[in-house]
Amino acid sequence: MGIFMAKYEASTEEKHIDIVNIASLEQRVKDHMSNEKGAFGYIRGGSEDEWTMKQNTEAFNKKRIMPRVLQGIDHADLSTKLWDIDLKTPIIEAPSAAHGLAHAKGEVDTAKGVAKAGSIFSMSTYGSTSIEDGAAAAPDAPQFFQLYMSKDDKFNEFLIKKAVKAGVKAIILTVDSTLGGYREADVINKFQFPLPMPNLAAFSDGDGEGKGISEIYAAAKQGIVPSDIQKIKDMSGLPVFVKGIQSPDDAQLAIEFGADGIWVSNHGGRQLDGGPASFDVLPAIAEAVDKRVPIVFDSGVRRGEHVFKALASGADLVAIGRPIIYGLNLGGAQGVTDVIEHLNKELSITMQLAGTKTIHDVKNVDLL
Ligand code: PYR
Repeated sequence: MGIFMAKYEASTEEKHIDIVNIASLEQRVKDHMSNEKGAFGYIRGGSEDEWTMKQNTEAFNKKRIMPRVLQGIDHADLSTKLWDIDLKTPIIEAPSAAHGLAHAKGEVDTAKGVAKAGSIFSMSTYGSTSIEDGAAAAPDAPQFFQLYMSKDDKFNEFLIKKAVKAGVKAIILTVDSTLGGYREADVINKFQFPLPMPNLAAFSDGDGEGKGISEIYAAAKQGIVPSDIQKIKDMSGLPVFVKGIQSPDDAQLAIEFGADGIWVSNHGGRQLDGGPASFDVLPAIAEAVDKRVPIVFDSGVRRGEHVFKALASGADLVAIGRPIIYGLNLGGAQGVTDVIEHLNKELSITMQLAGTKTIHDVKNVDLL
């Protein structure tokens, strides 16, 4: 870091946020982060023309939910389970880097906010908080650890050991980011992380500060192969989700090589522009998976109705990335809870109007 670089000052808000809809949070965060343009662009942006990013949300309009009446539904029950983990909602947090950009408390607040909503927080390898501090922020809540695999297995072992010690319930092996998508906002803003990444710093001198995301990805492993899934299972003794699956063939391959869960995602449209909307590929992946392992779905979810449609199309849980960061920026831990609870409210309304009482019922709906 050059000595002339101004100190990064993130939001310190800790308050309830009023939410009319999730999409409107983006402009509020843009205004709130006006002095940290590069950081906002990094969080909001997708790759190249952002075509895939836009399609991610638009694709939900290709399917319709038939309203069902006379079903005797007086309220919806959002509770669900992943393995033996009880959840108050099927909406979980998608792992994302550097929450310190959005809030001074970073992942500590995110973990607390997600825990209050009765959901799952996932710490990223590139978090602004150490794995152990993230876990200590919400010691009774379920957490996962998202691994960006290193070329150096000693580093992989080091991180996984810390995650296991911290009590995480699963490892998310992200396989769609062996290099960064071409993100024009970062190019224009010459964006470099203004804050260190403690999980990198714990192992070596390089802590990510002063580097762009492409440099950070370049230091990770490019040649990820199917046998890496078993390697991470062996290192951790934990279930491994493979994240970044868009093709039914890759879902099949990942399961053959030991995946305990498939995470359908195109990284929020931040990687391959020109790829399909994540929602468009979900039904074929669900068919290939055939309930052998759970499916988490993300990319483009901005409405409770989208959560409903993803569940009805084969997802067991639905993850949100940017909306969580926006809630964090505007309201700290409470803002994160508010985002999940707003989507819960929309999902409850959708469920009742569709004549479904439980998440199990939603999963059995045939969309039109
Ligand atoms: C991203 O910038 O998309 C990461 O996942 C780090």
